[in-house]
Amino acid sequence: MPVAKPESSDSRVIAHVDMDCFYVQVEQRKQPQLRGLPTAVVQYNEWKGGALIAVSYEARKFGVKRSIRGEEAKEVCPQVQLVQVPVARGKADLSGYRNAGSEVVSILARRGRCERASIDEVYLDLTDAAEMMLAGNPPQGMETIDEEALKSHILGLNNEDRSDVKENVRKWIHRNNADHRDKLLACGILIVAELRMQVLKETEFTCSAGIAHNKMLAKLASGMNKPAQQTVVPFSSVKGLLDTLPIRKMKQLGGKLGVSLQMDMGVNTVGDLLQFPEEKLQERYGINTGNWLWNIARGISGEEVEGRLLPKSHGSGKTFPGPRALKTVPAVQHWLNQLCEELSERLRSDLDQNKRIAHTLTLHARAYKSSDSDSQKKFPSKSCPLRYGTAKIQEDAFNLFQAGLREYIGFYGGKTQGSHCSGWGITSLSVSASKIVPIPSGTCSIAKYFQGQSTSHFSSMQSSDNLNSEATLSLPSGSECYSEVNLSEPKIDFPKEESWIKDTVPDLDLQQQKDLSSTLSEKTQDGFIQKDISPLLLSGCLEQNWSKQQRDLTKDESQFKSEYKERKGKRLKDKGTYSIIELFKSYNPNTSGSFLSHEYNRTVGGTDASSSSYSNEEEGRREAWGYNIDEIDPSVMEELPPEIQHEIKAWMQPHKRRPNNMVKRSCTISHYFSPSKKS
Ligand code: DCP
Repeated sequence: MPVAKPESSDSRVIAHVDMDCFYVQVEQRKQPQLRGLPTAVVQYNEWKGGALIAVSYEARKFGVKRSIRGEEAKEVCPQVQLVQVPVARGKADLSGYRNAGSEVVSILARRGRCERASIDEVYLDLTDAAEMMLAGNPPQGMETIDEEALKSHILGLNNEDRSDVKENVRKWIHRNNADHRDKLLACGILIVAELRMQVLKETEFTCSAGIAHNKMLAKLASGMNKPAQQTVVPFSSVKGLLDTLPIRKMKQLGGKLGVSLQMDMGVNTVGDLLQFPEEKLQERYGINTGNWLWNIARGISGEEVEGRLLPKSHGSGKTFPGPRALKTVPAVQHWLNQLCEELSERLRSDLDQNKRIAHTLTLHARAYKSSDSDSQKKFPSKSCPLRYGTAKIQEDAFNLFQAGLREYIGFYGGKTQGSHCSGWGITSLSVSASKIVPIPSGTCSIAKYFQGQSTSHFSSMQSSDNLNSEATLSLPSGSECYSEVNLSEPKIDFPKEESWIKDTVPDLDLQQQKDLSSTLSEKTQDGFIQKDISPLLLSGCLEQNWSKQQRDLTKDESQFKSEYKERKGKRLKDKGTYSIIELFKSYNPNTSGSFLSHEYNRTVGGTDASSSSYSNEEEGRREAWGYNIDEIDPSVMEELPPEIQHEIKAWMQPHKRRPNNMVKRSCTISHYFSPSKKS
């Protein structure tokens, strides 16, 4: 049997920090009178008292657990305090929990590389801090060890004499003859204990932690002793830990792979995997998975702690189970609008606070067809480049939905079955924004950023409604990928009646909320698994449609596409040499923008002024568009290079305004920058 060979990664000090009954703690901080009482947070849907999503440790002692409903919780523990999750837009509002998680992250990040792994979990690489402590003030020489550190659970430490557990821990930390790895872990114990105390002091939240030589082991350990405790896995205890560990407890083995290992290979514990040579595992599960399984059996994991304090993606989703399934396009659009509004708000605050911008908008849905043999078919996820602004996100998400729906219900080329329920239902909807990158810092960052994007352009024309509530920049519709999907999609008509709004009973699936919140990584606890949403994977869905969509292009659309390419080429040629004025002059807003917006406006008469216009009718409509100059967000102004700020300030001179602060009808920005106008 191969023996685990120590690797360089074996001397890293990694911690996994997990908040205790997190939502409960957040609610208890808001209502301190609940502290110490059996408490649970419930979904806002009040059916049978609402489903429990977080349960305090006091309540757990009475048998209250997540997934039962409030009424049942009251039966097993009559004194349990049920707190409803905050609600906004007919769905759970997790922003309070997200922000509370950020408070914790900012404290933990003080001592090492920090990766925010979910709304309430963090990985820390404390190797450097531990090495420094070892070199400067090693624990072996410390006279007193902090009480919190002495309460640590060290796996493999002989604690038969329960009366003196702390003394055993103290001796372990003080050992002079320990190997380098254990000495580093001893430093880790002190650092993590100190950080946890700091978190408690500054946020009033308790957390638990696992300390080991890699992420996998640290995560396993953090859940072993909760709440408010820490567990350490010395190298010498790895085998003992894994030998008896049920495979389903392992990250990534909670699902099909775990089932297959149990059913097909007779593997029940991680230790059972040791009997298989790597080749055998690779033969059965493929090279990578086989290699991974071989490694985890030996406690080997080279996964790095990513330095990431901010989420990798933002998302907003909602489920519509059973009779609540959405069965009409307007019903879907209503909820999409709510989800997009929330997403847009989060994108905007990410932009404001972190100067980050997302590139990809993705729509996911789960659906069923009532009369279809092919009932296994999944609703395809769709992605497109993300344009900022609530109205744009809503518009794009809706178009993505339409594209997905047509693919799902299996027809192309404009044969719709009308707008009414045609045998499909949507049981879950979500929108997410991914590929989030920082805007380059320094002067004229926004302008530079957009000029640097080969497919980007300013789309400055927003409806006045949008201007005050949204970032005044817009990511482009520039990629062909984006355009193609929407070009070939036939429209689905809207029904006239509005009864659909009544049909939808608000409900909530907080698991999905949680999936979408914060960074999305895999998490298995109580059967709850979070999966990474890979932007590449998602946008791949769209690209797969590319060739099919291309075949469906009508003649007009092809023409549209080539015009678009021409414009894009011109923009690229002009890149970098133009101020905003020049950029806009060379970029006729009436002939630019997205195919999607163009299509959409043509169909529903959208008011979003950033959309494209290829017809006189559209141009006529644009004349009616007004622009409230006061509604330009000054913070965006500050991001612009001084010469451009100067130009924009010049437009804002009082003599250019009408008394009501509206730019004169004939001087809307689109007109102002029209190619025919002299600057
Ligand atoms: N959560 C949720 N729906 C789920 C699981 C969790 O909304 N199905 C939310 C509520 C939890 C938070 O996420 O408070 C963190 O989830 P954890 O799995 O880490 O569980 P807790 O922090 O509640 O408890 P524990 O102390 O066991 O980690």
